[in-house]
Amino acid sequence: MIIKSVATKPYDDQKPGTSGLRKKTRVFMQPNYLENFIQSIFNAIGGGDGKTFVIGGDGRYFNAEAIQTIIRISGANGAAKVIVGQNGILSTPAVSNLIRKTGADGGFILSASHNPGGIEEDFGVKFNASNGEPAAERLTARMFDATRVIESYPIADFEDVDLHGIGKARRGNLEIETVDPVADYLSLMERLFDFDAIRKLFANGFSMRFDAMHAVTGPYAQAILEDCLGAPKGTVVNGVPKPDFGGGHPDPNPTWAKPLMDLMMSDDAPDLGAASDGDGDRNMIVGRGVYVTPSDSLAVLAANAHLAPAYASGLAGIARSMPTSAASDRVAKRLGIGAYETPTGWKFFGNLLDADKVTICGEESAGTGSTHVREKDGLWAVLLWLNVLAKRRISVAEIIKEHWQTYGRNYYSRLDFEAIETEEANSLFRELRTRLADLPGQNIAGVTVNAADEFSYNDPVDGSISSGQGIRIFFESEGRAVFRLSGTGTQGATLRVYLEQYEPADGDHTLDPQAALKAIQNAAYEICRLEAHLGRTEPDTRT
Ligand code: G16
Repeated sequence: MIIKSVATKPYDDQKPGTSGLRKKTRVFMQPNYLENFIQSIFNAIGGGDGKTFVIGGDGRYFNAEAIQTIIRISGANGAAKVIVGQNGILSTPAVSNLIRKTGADGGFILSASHNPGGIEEDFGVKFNASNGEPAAERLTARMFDATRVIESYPIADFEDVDLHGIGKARRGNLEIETVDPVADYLSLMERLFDFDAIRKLFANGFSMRFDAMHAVTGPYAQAILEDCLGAPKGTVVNGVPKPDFGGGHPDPNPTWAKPLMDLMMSDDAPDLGAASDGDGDRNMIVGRGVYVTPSDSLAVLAANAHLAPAYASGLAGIARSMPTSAASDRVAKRLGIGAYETPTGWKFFGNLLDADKVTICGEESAGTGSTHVREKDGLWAVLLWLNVLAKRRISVAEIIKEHWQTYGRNYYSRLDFEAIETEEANSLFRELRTRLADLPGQNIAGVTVNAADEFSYNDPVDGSISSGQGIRIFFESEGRAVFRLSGTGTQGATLRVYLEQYEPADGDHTLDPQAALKAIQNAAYEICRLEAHLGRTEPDTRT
């Protein structure tokens, strides 16, 4: 193998965010940009000598070229083997599973998740560690440090590897194995869930629509739902992954999955609607006439997980990210198990899962998962819902209603103010921080503040501290507002305002969420002086 050393200069913007490095595709296509970042990962993990890596992506624009580059740099760093998804395709949870199953030293995931794809849109690279989990903060810090001093990278000089078939190839000391992206993931799902019960459910006429949004889950959903579980052909729509996701945002929420929402709210609605995102780790669940918020979905799945074989002996604990509603905490309390609150970012669940402190975790950002991999997993969540529905034989709407009548309802909504000036966002937060100490006891827009703080997480497993993780305002009415800046955007800053209002088990669960949250929203806007800072009060997205 001929290895060239290429001289390069650092880029100053390669700091990984909530989930890897995400930038405009054209930024990644600049000379040496991708190469610098990949080599910096190798430098941060102590090199690649003799190691094995899994490589795959969600099929977005630049996926194929980036994979060839990563294979060449892996070879040049002395890697013994790379395991690549056929045609470069692997969902994020499938990568996590393959790393764990094959004992690989890590994996590269090429995706900007739910962000749109194309030459004018977004691209991203994420590195997962040998337990299958997204690189922890101390590792991403080492990567960033390495990007700031890089002077050269080695790259092997060989032809593109053909990734269309399944099999093995060799370039010098590097073995390249191309694998079926679905097979190992499917056999994992078969071990977790009662596939026979779900088959019977479909055989008895249960109807479903799964919108793969032209993203990576199409082949997975077709193989599992239609070919294996017997859902009728056509259950999976938009099932062919496209480099630009058909021009849409592969973001499974009521805004971007509107056609699915419209169907589910119509007279023709099937029993279950579901969607997944660009790289297959997020999910949306909709029943006939009822949208299930991700926070409620986590709580309902936790309360019913014992109906699936993998969780029949009970849960060790439940974890949620801080902005996620407290609905799952109430389930944990009733089950007598631990409830953990972590910062936003799946990487924070890893230690809790590895230490067997939690079995199920989830986030308001449409992610749910369990100990089976170290990523959130969109199809896993859909299959657990199917398993629960197959056992309970009642509708999604009935399950939700019963859940609220047992635990109460956490009305919830997230408002996103996108592409705002970074300085505007920073000044809003600076001012907000100075007000925190004075807020308790104040009545603002008709609601009284109980407590206010900036969330800091003390990891109970390794003792690490992550501070500055969002501002929380608690109200006496059992309401909460959270302010946070997104760590996944690629343009300017995105302010997220999370609103929550608890309604007890015997209260009114039938309100429109926006109406139920109006008082908290008014107080939140006033507390952060939203209009003064941003010049507007209407969010770009409300989910
Ligand atoms: C990533 C992380 C999630 C996180 C989400 C939201 O999701 O993996 O853990 O909740 O970002 O991030 P933010 O609010 O900072 O934009 P994904 O699906 O984009 O990889």
